[in-house]
Parts: sequence; C-alpha cells; structure tokens
Amino acid sequence: GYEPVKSGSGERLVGQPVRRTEDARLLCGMGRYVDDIELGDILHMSVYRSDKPYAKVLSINTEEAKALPGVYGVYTWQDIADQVKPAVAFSRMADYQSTVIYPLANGVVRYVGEPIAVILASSRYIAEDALNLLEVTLEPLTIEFDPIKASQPNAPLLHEDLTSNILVKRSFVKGEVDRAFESPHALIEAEFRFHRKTSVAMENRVYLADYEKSRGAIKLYTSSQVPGIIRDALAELLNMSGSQLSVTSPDVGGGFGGKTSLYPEEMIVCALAKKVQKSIKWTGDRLEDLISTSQAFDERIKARLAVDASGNILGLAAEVISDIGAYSIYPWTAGIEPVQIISFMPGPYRVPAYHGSVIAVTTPKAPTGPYRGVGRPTSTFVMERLMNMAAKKLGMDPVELRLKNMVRPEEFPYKTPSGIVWDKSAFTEGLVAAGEAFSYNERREYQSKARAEGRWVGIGVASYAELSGIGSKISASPGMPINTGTDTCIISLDSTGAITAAFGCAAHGQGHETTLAQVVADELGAKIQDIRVITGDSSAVPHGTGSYASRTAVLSSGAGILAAQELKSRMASMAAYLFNTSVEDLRFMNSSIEQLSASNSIDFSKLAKTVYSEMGRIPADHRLELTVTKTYDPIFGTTSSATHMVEVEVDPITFKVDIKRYVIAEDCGQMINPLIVDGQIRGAVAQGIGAALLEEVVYDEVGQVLTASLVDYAIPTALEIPDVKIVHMDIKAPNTLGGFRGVGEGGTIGAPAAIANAVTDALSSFGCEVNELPVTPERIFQLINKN
Ligand code: MCN
Ligand code: SMO
Repeated sequence: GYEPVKSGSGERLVGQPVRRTEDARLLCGMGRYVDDIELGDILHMSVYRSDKPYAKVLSINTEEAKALPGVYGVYTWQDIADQVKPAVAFSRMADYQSTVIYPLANGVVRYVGEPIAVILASSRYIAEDALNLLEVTLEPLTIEFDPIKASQPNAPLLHEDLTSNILVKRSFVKGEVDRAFESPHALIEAEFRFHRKTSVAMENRVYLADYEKSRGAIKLYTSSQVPGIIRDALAELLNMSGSQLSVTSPDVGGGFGGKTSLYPEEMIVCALAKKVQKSIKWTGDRLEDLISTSQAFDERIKARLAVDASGNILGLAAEVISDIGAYSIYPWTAGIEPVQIISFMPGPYRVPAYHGSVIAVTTPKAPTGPYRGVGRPTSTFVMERLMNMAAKKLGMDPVELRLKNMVRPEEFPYKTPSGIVWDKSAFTEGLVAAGEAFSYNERREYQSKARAEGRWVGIGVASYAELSGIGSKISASPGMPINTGTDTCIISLDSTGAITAAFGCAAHGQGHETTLAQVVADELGAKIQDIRVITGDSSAVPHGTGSYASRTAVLSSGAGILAAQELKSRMASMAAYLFNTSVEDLRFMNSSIEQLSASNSIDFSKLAKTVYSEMGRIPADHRLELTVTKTYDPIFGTTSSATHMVEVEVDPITFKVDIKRYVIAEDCGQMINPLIVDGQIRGAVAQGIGAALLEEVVYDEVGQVLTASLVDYAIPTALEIPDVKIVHMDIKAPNTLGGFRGVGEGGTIGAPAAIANAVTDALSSFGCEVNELPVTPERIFQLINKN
C-alpha cells in the first residue's frame, strides 16, 4: 500500500518505500547465482554420504567408481589431508569442549548425511552415477540418540577424545532466586519442547572453486551469507593468503541462518582444486540440504515463574537441554543457540531474580547452527507461555499482566538479569499499539460469541526484545575472533562520475542494494541510480563478515554513513576551491554541487573528471583522494522489540489451525525502507508460522532422518500465511548512527510464542497447554485426548 517514490526529487530517501532495485533482476530470471556461473574447464563433484548415524568406516572401495568413463577421481580424507586442516570452532567459554570437523570422515561418521568420499567427474550426471559404484563398509557403533541419556556421566561418547557429550554448560544467576520461589502467590511450573528445524532456502548450497593455475589461486563462489568469514577461515585451513584466495557470494537465494557456517563441501572443493589444479563445482540437491545443512531449535526446557498477588514477577528459573547434533559448528560453536536461549529468557520484563542454565549435548544428528532468531524464538516461546499460564492462574488478562511487568519507558537503559542492556525501545507502547490495531477488546467479545457457538477460537499475545546490530563488545565476549561486530565501507567516486560503495555484508534476499544505496545517497546528496552497491565479495573490502544476526541495517549503514560523510567533505573542499568560496556555501543535491551565494554548480561526474584528469585546475596540494574507507563499530548494538497478536480458529474435526488475524507492533528504530521492513517482517512471520505449526526435522530412534523431502518436511505456503498488519513504532535507536535497529529476524521470534498462546486459548475448554511446538493436528489430537 505504499506510493512509489519519485527519485531525483532531492527528498530524503531514508524512511521512504523505495522499490527494490534488485527485484527486476531477481524476478525476471536475470539473477546470477553460483550455479549460473559458467567456467570453461571444470570438474563436477558428488558427495558420498553416510547412511548410518554413528559408525566406523571399515573400508572404502573406489575401484569400480574410478573405472566409470568420465570419472576423474575418487577422494577420501586421506587424499586431501595434505591440503586442508579440519575445522575446530574456538570459544573462551568456561567448560566448553570443541569437536574436530573433518570435511570427509576420518574413520568415523557421526550423522546420517556426513560426507565420507567425493567423486570428481566430467559431468554432474557421471559424478552422481558413480556414487552407486562406491563400496563403503560401515560398522555401526553403540550410542545414545536421546540428549538426556547422552548427557549422563556414563553415556557412550560420540567424540572419544572428549570427557563427556556435554559441549557447553552455562548459567546465569541474579538476585535471590530461592527466596523468590519460597512462597509466591502463584507458581507456574512447566516443561517445554521445541522440535528441530532446518532453514530450507530456495537455493540449495552450491560451491564453485575457480582455480587459476598460473597463480595457484582460488576464487570460491559460494551460496553463503558470510563470504568474509569463509575467506578468513579457509585461508587458515588451506594455508593460503588473501592474495591467492577470494570468496564471493553472488546472488544468493536465501539463507535464514543455514548459510552462516563453514561447510565440509566448501573446504573440499577448495582442497581438491588445489590438489588437482582444476576448477570444481558442487551443487547440492534438496535431499542433501535437508540432511546436512545446519539445523536448529532442538530443545527441552523446564521452567518456573513466581508471581505475587498483583501479578509482579518475583523470579524466573529455566533449565535447558539443547540437542546440538554431531559437531560444534564452525565458527559459531555449539553455544550459539543454547546460550542465547538463557540470555534472552527474561524478555522485555523486569525480572528481579533469575536462574537460567543450559547444557548443549552432542548427539548423532546433523549439526545445529544459527537459524532466524537464534535461541530467542525458544526463549520467547517459554517466557510468553509462562506469562499466559500465570495470567490464567491470577485471573488476569494476559495483556494486563505483560503491561504490569514490562520495562517502563523511564527505566531505560535497563540491565536484564543475564546482563543484557536494553536501550530505549517501545516495549509498553508497542504492546498498547498492537492491542489497538488488533481491536483486542472487540476480538475478545467476538471470541466469547464464537465459543458460545462451540467454535474453537483463540487469541494469543507475545512480546519480546532482542539485541540487533551487535558491536565489538558483545561479539568479543565468547572470544570468537571471527565475528567482529563491525562492518567496513569503501566508497569511491570514479572518473566517470559513478559512485561505488562496497561493504562487507552479504545480501541474500534482504535488499541491501536498495537500502544501502538509500543511506549513501542521502549522506552524499547523490541520485540513488548513480550509486552502485557491492556486497558479498571478500576482495571488495579488506575485512568483512557478512549478513546475519540482523546486523546490516546498523553496521553496514553506519559504515556507509561515515564513508559518505568523509567523501562528501573532500568533494566539498575541492568544489569550494573551484568556486573560490567556503564549504558552507555549498549544497549537495541530485549528484550535483551548487553554490548557494552564486549561480555556480558542478555535477559529481564533472568534479570527478576535473580531479582525476584536468590536472591544471586543482593544484596537487588541494587534490584529495575520492576513495574513502570507513569501519563502523556500534560497540554494544541496540534493542529491537515487538508485540505480536494473533487470532486462530482450530477446526474441531481436522484439528487444523487457521490463522485469522495477525497484528504486529514493532520497533526497528528509524526505518530505512518501510517496504523492505514489512517484507522482512512478513517473511520472518512465515518462518515463525512454520516453526509453530508445521516444520519439524524428525529423527527416528535409530538416528535416521524421516523428513528428507519437502513432502515430509512441511514448510508454510501462501495458504498458511495470513495478511499481517504491521504498526511501526519507529523510535530512533539512541546509540546507533542513523538510529537504525535490526529487523530481519524479529518476526520469527514472536510468531511461535503468539501462536502457541492462541492455540492454547482456543483449546481452553479442554484445559490443554500448548507447550510443545510445532503444534501439528496430531499433537492437538493428543493434547485433547490427554485432558
Ligand atoms: N531495514 C530497514 N530499516 C531498519 C532495519 C532494517 O530498512 N530499521 C532493512 C535493511 O536495510 C535490510 C533489511 O531490512 O535491507 C534487513 O536488515 P537487518 O535487520 O539489518 O538484517 P540483515 O540485513 O543483517 O539480514 C540478516 C537477517 C537474518 S539474521 C536472517 S536469518 C534472515 C533475514 O535477515 N534471512 C533472510 N532476512 C532474510 N530475508 C530473506 N529474503 N532471505 C533470508 O535468508
Ligand atoms: S540466523 Mo540469521 O542468519 O542470524
């Protein structure tokens, strides 16, 4: 419902619904994804994967496969061990145990789907056919699949060199927790279960190592969210420098967290390119994606909430067991999700006493890693369910209970019991605004009427707060050198008058080409169409990490603002010289510099030509570089928050949950582009609906994946996704350049909790509590029959 923006009007672009400039390309089949890149002489790779969850590799017979015409070679770990080191995710966390990730199994496999051997062939068809000719003998070993059993002291070890299967053990204690639970007016105790998910990007993982024989150099094209991290990691593991190794993510068809980690196949294509001195491509298929791309959200939580008679929270306690799968993922570690769960559990509320503890247990399943929301969908689900259970016990309205406990406007900055500091954000205002936009009171009346007719209508509320755009202080705390909390922009005005702004972020659907151009155009007074934004190329900036953790709006925009300001000041200085005036007498608008006190003007391209090639006009001591590099570090980052309200109706015959109404009031600070913000929120809500109602990676009791196709792993479609009404609270972030806050993950944080509360409400006459997600029709059937 936004009016298109007229460009070149000289109006400020930040805050405007500028149409996404990348869409013409992406929607018309002109995108350039890794698989679209054609190189002359390449070898295609296929991957032989384990069909056993935990086994010893007894033998690999490659003879028959090698004999197939067109097969170039078959490789196991021994064949590439001289080219690449295994990956070990480092952390300073106390009690942390890491794992050694060999790109190809070194004698043992630890999940179904783990790579054991690869085949190189002249075509992908031959490479895939040859897989059937490999003879791999695996001897299954005894292991626990259940994380609770696996966490016991005498459980068999998945990694024989470790002292237990517990990789991470962490807790936060603040306030007098025991006293809070001594004799509260109401005590809520419950157990929760969030089942395993996977990201399901439209584009599977694809890697192409372009080998330049003359220099022994590799240019890796990767469908990654983090090309800078991959470059730095591979440089170390392959023992190459940045002069020989560059990493580029061209167009990437979604990531959702699943493309933030270093993958075995990325290591293998590079190691083999080095070994055989040829370019190598691997294009993963959907089956491979569903069993080997990082998974997430596999948690069991026991939680308690104590409240007094008027509804004030006295204390909160949660014990979390996180099933992190086979390896501590590189570079994020096994702590990435589990630790965030207990960090964010207290939510946007005043919690005077808190004890949160977590263990992350390794089991023979695909490794888990970042997934939209990272831990916070789980903590929000638990906390918001507890709030509703407390409201019910107190006979209070759930909205009223939340309002009572939320950090109030005058209390910011507020330090949570886990040590997070919330800067001023629209917590209470958002809750009130959501209620108004939802017509909360009317919907409650409608609900009672519907109930009287025997219909299962429910209303759910969930509020949350998260940190976004995190800077160096937060990134540094677990000692993860690779996530720096900064981004860099190199901006230049070239001799044709084009402005190029290169960033360390890596767009994979977020529209950075548009939003970063908006930011830079405003700072420079340039026309947006004169700005070319480059992202996702490790050789475009000396250091960058990519896009994840809802960081780009804050970090990359900040770097862009700093770089553009400096470039502008240099351009101003030279224009002032040419006009023989002061810089205060100049106005930058529409890619042109005007003198205010006279009718002089010079457009950017003319200024560029003058500086670069009309050597007589600006003397050497007045000539300044038209390329600027700036790095931005917001130090702590900022708070993003929202309230979701949802109305559902459950079909009493099929138990299908229909989402009838969905309203969000959110605070992502100053919006750069409301069209993109809305798109991000809607996409993230869709993902949260998947998590709440449909998506579940199912491993059976012997470690086999039962959801290895999109028939069995159900993702939401347009049929499940309602129209989402969004209210923007738009409170400028106090501590970030531009006042931006991140927004990319929020929808996925709020939706599972809101839907769980709504379905619980719809089933209230049965006394069911929806404490296990996804709440599929089968689970609703079981809940109703249990009560
Ligand atoms: N934005 C804005 N105004 C704000 C905040 C953000 O206009 N106040 C815009 C940004 O400029 C950017 C987009 O919204 O174009 C998202 O910004 P941000 O919240 O900073 O998130 P990132 O760009 O860092 O993207 C990462 C985030 C994450 S962590 C996941 S997971 C996710 C997500 O983005 N995966 C996505 N959104 C996705 N969208 C698509 N299409 N595909 C994915 O895989
Ligand atoms: S899970 Mo998002 O890539 O941080």
